[in-house]
Amino acid sequence: MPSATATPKPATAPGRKKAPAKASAKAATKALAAQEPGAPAAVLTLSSKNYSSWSLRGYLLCRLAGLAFTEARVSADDPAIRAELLLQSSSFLVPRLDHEGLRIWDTLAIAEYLHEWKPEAGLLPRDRAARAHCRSISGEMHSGFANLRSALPMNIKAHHPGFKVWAGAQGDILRIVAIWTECLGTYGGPYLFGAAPTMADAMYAPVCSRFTTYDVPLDPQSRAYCATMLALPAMQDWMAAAREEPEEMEELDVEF
Ligand SMILES: N[C@@H](CCC(=O)N[C@@H](CS)C(=O)NCC(=O)O)C(=O)O
Repeated sequence: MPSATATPKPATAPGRKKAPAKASAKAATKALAAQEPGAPAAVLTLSSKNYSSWSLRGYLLCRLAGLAFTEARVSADDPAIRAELLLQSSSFLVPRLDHEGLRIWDTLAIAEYLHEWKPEAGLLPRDRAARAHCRSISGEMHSGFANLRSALPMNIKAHHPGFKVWAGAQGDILRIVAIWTECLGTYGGPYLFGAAPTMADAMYAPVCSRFTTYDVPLDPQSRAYCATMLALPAMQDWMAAAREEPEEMEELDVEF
């Protein structure tokens, strides 16, 4: 596990300003109310738009699938809210999708669920071989790249030119660039599996943000892919909201 000593803490690492307890309790109530009868058919429970890369993936998947949903925000480090979430779900991690009486948690499960719900949205490619490839690299992101996650946590608001990347995370970066290079070469871009984004793009979107935040040097093709992803309307909406978030976290080396 890389530490703050191995990876220089960005100069601007801020202290944490927590949202007032009252506001957090209000958010929890809102999140729970959203699941009551008469509530919108789809509710996506998320945490920080600035820091939570899994929340971003879940959000992009819903947007790419064309799902009409409302958002419920929870502050995952608030003990009261964690207790509420634990009562609500087998996992108190976010994202979590409540849709038509079903509750789906874990990003990959949400991706597969949304694909079954609307296959024509193209979250998985039509071609069987490409679909297998798409599932493989989505799974690889879901279960791997721990060094990248801990050394370069998502932080949309920040920019750290010249950030020194720890050697362990460099291996993850090389592997991700190799995945992108193979996909963009095989399927012709501008997204990983061709003309339209798939679940794989949603899985790798936070990496595009991290590479930008930490100024990671990239080859032109990977740089263009990041630019394409960051320009997606759903991504633009997310980043605009992230920039408005008041909360700031000191622990930038934890997994979010
Ligand atoms: N494997 C999960 C990971 C989700 C995850 O780690 N979510 C983080 C936020 S990005 C979380 O909910 N953390 C809350 C906590 O640790 O209590 C998924 O794919 O959804």
